[in-house]
Order: sequence, then structure tokens, then C-alpha cells
Amino acid sequence: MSSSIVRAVCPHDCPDTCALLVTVENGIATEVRGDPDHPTTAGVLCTKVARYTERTYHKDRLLHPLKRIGKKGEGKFIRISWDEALTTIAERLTAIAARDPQAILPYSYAGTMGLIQGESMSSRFFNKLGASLLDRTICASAGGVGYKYTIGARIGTDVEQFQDAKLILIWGGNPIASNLHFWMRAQEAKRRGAKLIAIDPYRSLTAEKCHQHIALLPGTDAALALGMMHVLIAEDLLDHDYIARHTLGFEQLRERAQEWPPERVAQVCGISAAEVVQLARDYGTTAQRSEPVAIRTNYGLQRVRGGGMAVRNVSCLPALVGAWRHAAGGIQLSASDGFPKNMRALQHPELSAPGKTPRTINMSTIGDDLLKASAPEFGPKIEAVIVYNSNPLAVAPESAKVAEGFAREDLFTVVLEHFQTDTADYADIVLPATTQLEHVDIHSTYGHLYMMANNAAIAPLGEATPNTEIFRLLAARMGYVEPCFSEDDDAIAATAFDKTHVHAVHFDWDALKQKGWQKLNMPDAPFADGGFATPSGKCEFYSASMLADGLDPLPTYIAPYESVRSNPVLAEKYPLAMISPPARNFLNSTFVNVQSLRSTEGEPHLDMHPLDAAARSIQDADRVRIYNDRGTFLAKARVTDKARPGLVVGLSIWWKKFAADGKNVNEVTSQQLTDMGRAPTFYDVLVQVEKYKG
Ligand SMILES: Nc1nc2c(c(=O)[nH]1)N[C@H]1C(S)=C(S)[C@@H](COP(=O)(O)OP(=O)(O)OC[C@H]3O[C@@H](n4cnc5c(=O)[nH]c(N)nc54)[C@H](O)[C@@H]3O)O[C@H]1N2
Ligand SMILES: Nc1nc2c(c(=O)[nH]1)N[C@H]1C(S)=C(S)[C@@H](COP(=O)(O)OP(=O)(O)OC[C@H]3O[C@@H](n4cnc5c(=O)[nH]c(N)nc54)[C@H](O)[C@@H]3O)O[C@H]1N2
Ligand code: SF4
Ligand SMILES: [Mo]
Repeated sequence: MSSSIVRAVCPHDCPDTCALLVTVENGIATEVRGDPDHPTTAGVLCTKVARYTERTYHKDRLLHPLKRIGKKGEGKFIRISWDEALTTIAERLTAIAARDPQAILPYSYAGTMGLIQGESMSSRFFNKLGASLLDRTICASAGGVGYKYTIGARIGTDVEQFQDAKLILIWGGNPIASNLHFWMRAQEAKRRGAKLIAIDPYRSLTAEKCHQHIALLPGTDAALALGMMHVLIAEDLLDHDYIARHTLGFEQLRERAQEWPPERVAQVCGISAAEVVQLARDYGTTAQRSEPVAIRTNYGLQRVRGGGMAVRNVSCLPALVGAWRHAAGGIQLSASDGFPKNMRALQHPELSAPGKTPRTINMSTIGDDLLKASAPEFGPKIEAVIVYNSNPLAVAPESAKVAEGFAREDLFTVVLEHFQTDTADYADIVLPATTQLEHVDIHSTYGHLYMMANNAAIAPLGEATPNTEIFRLLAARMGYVEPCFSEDDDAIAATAFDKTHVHAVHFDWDALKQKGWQKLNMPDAPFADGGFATPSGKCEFYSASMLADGLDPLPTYIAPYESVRSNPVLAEKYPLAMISPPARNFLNSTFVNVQSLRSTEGEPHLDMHPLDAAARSIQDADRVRIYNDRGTFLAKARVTDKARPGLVVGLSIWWKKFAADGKNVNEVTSQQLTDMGRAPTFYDVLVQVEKYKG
């Protein structure tokens, strides 16, 4: 019997990007553990990935190519050979490309975060083809843009420093579910005497465990940050030296903040003025004592109309109080821009036809775009979609339109997948992809500062094939002869980071494969002495770039599209705000089909406050119908004061086919976009709820 331990990386869309140790016995992966030596993983995995072998060896794994024989969406398929699959796809794409390759759309997101399986051979293929470009906005682009206007790049406080903070604001995140290894650091800070405050409309698992929970209305964070600025300035809880040396536009900010006294903020946010004042005082006075104050801001506050501005405003706060002076102070949104990815080497943009940039389709409006005819302002009607690393039928907003689009008889759809997802049910051809245990990859992260290597632990199951190899095979069928189409995964990985960049000077793929990880070369306190990556080199309270982009150059408040206050007419019909953050045991829509995890989540639920339930004669465990003008879905009511009055919460993202009505929360979400970054507004939704009488 042979047994070995293979170093791997969790591929999922999670900031923690854990280092894994995979035990392989006689060619079978028997256990996946967190690497105890990797500093942020610290030997701990979440419940989901601790079950990775259950997912990999799941009886429903797709193990050979399939061709659809039933109606689109029905899920009836038969096995075909790779040869038939590749020939069919190459013929269809060639015919469409002869008319206009922009009628072909790649649709992908972060099923794997790997740079090789996610962003290399597939991009080369679509660059050469001249396909439409995809604006990958579905998650993080609103806050990313807002943060960059202010700080210059998505660089912030290192997660490994948070344990030394004395005050931590957890702002729009639920790290116990979605950023566990940050939560471990916050717990350590708590043991060392730090105060933790959660800012979240919902009493999440995390909010429950913080010292204080500020339950503001969804989409009002920008106003709360303005209120904090008002109090910090009025009570002079400022770091004048830091402001003078490292910020731009303080005088204009002072004037703007004057417009936001705590009473006004309290009305907008649906909280008390005392909460606003106390939050600002906690933040300002802790900083005045020269103790580190840190903010972990995540995604919850971004998924509304003013999501970009909300993150911008919050990211102004550390500079006002000089929090950046400490390694454990400042703010973390994302660590992405610390990684000098070598996109040219990965994607070979020179393969595109010179001088012709294809049109861009926003993945967040795929529902509308699949239903559009050819038009001068749109370009050609979409005739083919190649989906990989994503499940748009479950995750994209306004799902009825997404389903209508994918159901078009004249649309040719290919889905590369591990499982027969809701999206795969609409495919013409389904291709079986390998999981992280079966292929090589290299990872950057968005929650810590280590470059990570994934070795293949086992041979591919059945006829499963890595994304890269699928696109290599397709490239060959299409007659693409450039040498980059025969580069293997190992060779691509070796070029993934730019070694001439100071952050990656130690990068060496062979060494990385052996060790598993390598920390970037970055200072502990990135902005202690200024050096922001903005045009002025300062933290920009006033942003000329924002003005040039048609935005208010100063922090402001942009009300939600759909809220009782901002849209009273709509609220007469649909008075409840709905949010749908991730369920702890799912990762977006991944793992929903893993029985042990689905059993823990039970069935789709809707949390609602006892007052809202009583007003509708709804009792705990009643089946309820949630609806608005866009659609309707069913869930089981959970009557609980975890949801503040006026708010309902549907933890997500369920596969539609596992719900009694074949639907999920995205039936009611909208395709309206955020103020910045063209991102979706999943948490900017009004609904009505009634007891289901079916
Ligand atoms: N277990 C698990 N982990 C995950 C994921 C998963 O699906 N499951 N998904 C991964 C991905 S792709 C992402 S992007 C992240 C997302 O994870 P987070 O960054 O934690 O973001 P969300 O879960 O969207 O929301 C977090 C909290 O924000 C709250 N919230 C909602 N609206 C607002 C608002 O307007 N203001 C404020 N202040 N709070 C609000 C929600 O109630 C929720 O408790 O997690 C990643 N990790
Ligand atoms: N209502 C609501 N909707 C949301 C959100 C929300 O909070 N509420 N969150 C949004 C956010 S933050 C995000 S990031 C998106 C997530 O949306 P997606 O990125 O689409 O995430 P998943 O639903 O996990 O789907 C990923 C798919 O990729 C597949 N996959 C994994 N690895 C591989 C591989 O190596 N090869 C291939 N071919 N396939 C692979 C998995 O099996 C899985 O089916 O959803 C968004 N939708
Ligand atoms: S999903 Fe996140 S916490 Fe879980 S193993 Fe992966 S990186 Fe770690
Ligand atoms: Mo996300």
C-alpha cells in the first residue's frame, strides 16, 4: 500500500485560500486537512472543504461529455465521445465566428480562483477567437472601485496583524461563515482585550459573537460613515499630522461632513443617534490613545445602489484618525492588488486581432443581454455561450430572464462543470472538468499575502479533463497553431507572477510547489508613511478622478433603488427589504449538492422579525411566498429577531432544482447596477411576503 501527502490549495471563492494537505492512499484521496504550518490556515478548514473528498468522489460527478436530448432546462442528456463533443463545438463556433465572433460569449467566474484553470488557456482561446469580453462584475467590483479612488489599490491591513488591534469594526461581513481565518485573528484580538463591533442589518453568526451589533438598514453604510466623520471632526478626534501629510481634501471633507449630524444619519440608517456618536467615539478615542483601530470591510455593504460610495466613505476613516500608523490598524477590503500577476504571460492578449477590441458584456446583466436582438448599440445577438467556473442560472440576478435567455432554441450553450448544475441543464454540450485534487494550479488570494501552489493529488476521475486541456483541445480543433496553445500547466504556472515586481522577488514555481506557499514581500504597515497608490500619492478625501468619472468627488450618500425611504411608492406594494447573503455550509452555489452540507442547511429559509410575521399571520415554519414585480419563490419562514423589523433574509445560494418550486432568491433580485463598477445590487430589493396557501 502506498500513501503520501500532497500539498494543495483550496480553490474556492473565499478570502482565506487555505493551504491543504491531501492524504493519498493507493491513488485515492482519503483526507483533506488544513496545513498546520501555513500561518493563516493554521491547520483549520471550514466544514465545507473538510468534506472536499465527499465532493470529489460524489456519485453525481460528471465523468464524460454529454449531449442534450431533452428540452433546455429539462436535464435530459446522453453520453457522447470527446471527439463528437469537440467536433460539434468547433463546427458551431467556426460557423458563428465567420459571421461575427462577438456573437460568442465566454461566461466564467470564480468556481476556481486558480490562475491556470481560471484565467490562462481559456482567455488565450477567446482572445484568438475574438469573442465578446466579459465584464466580471458579479461580486466585488463596486467596492473595489470605491476603495481604489480613495486608497489607490486593493492593499490594506494584513490579516495576520488584526490580532493586535484594540478595536475591530466588522463592517458588512460575516466572517464566521465567509472568512473564518480572519475571524480566528479577531477572536485572538478579543482575548487580548479588543472590542469587536459588527455593522450589519442582520444578527449574523458573527454579529451574535461581537461585543456590539449596529443593525442599520441595508444600503445606508455610506451615511453611517459620514456620521462618524461628523463626530470625529466635531469632537476633534483626529490625527492632524497624518491628515496634513498624507491626505488630500480635508477642508472640503470637513464641510461635507457638517451636513451629516448624528440625528440625520440615525434617520437614514434606522438606528439611534447615540449609536452613531458612540461608534465614532470608540473609534476616535481608541486611536487617540495610540492603539490600533482596524476595519474589516467585506461585501455585504457593496451589493446596493451606492455600494461603491459606501466602501469609499468607510475607507476614508483610517486616515482621519491616523490608524494606518500601526501594522494592526487601517482597513482591509481585499489583498488582491498586492499580487503582481503576469496577465500578459497568462492570457496572451496579443492573440486578439490588432486594433479591434471586442464589445464587452456585463455578466451581471446576462438576463437582459441574452434576450437582446442585434443592434448598433449592442452589437450582434449572442448566439453561443461557453460557461465555465460559474453557475449563472442560480447566481445571476433576475433569474427568470436568465432562464428565458438560456432557454432560447437558437442559442448554443456549452458548460464545463463538475456537476449537473441548474446551468448545465440548459447546455447543448456538457464537458466534465477536473476538481482541484486532479489538476495543477497556482493562486493569488484576496484575504492574505501568500502565493499558493496546488499539486495534483490524484489522477482525473473518469474522462474529466482540466479546463486548460479542454481549451487546448478546442484550440487544436479550431486550427490555432500558436505555440502558447501547447504550453502545459506547469510551464504556465512558472510565469504567473512578475518576478521583476518587488512584491514577488522570491517567486519560484519549483520551490513554491515543494513548500506550498510563499509570502509576498510587503511592508507590515503599508501606509504608515503615506505612499498611497492614488494620483496624488495621498489618501484622497477629495478625488478628481471621481469628478472626471461623473461622480461626486467627496464622500456622499446614495440611497438604495428600493427602500421604504427612497422609494415609498414601490414600498406600498413591497414593504420589506430582502438580503440574501451566503449560507455557512454552501460556497455560493457550490456544495449545495453535497448531502451532508445540504442536510445541515435543511431547506431554503426566510428569516423574518416577529412583528413582520405577526402582521402577515405567519408563524414559524410556515411555508411563505416571497414576491415582487420580477418574480416569486417559496421558503420556510423562520420567525426570529435576528432580522431587524422591515428586513427579511434568505441565506443562499440554493440550487433551484433542490427547492420545491424549482426557484431561488434570485427570482426577485434585480439587474440594476451599482454607482461604481457596474456591479449587481443583490441586497437592494423590496419584496412582499405572504403565507403560502398551495
Ligand atoms: N461559507 C461561505 N463563505 C463564503 C461564500 C459563501 O457563499 N459561503 N462566498 C464567498 C464570496 S464569493 C464572497 S463575495 C464572500 C461574501 O461574504 P461577506 O463579505 O461576508 O459578504 P456577504 O455574505 O455578502 O455579507 C456579509 C454580511 O453583510 C450583511 N449585509 C447585507 N447588506 C448589508 C448592508 O447594506 N450593509 C452592511 N453593513 N451589511 C450588510 C449581511 O447580513 C451579512 O451578514 O464570502 C466568500 N465566502
Ligand atoms: N442572491 C444572491 N446572489 C448572489 C450572491 C448573493 O450573495 N446573493 N453572491 C454573488 C457573488 S458574491 C458571487 S462571487 C457569485 C458566485 O457565482 P459563481 O462564481 O458562479 O459561483 P458558484 O455558484 O459557486 O459556481 C461555480 C461553479 O464552478 C464550478 N467549478 C469549480 N471549479 C471548477 C473547475 O475547475 N472547472 C470548471 N469547469 N468548473 C468548476 C463549480 O462546480 C460551480 O458549479 O454569485 C453571486 N450571486
Ligand atoms: S472555503 Fe475558505 S475557509 Fe474553507 S477551506 Fe476554502 S479557503 Fe479555507
Ligand atoms: Mo463573491
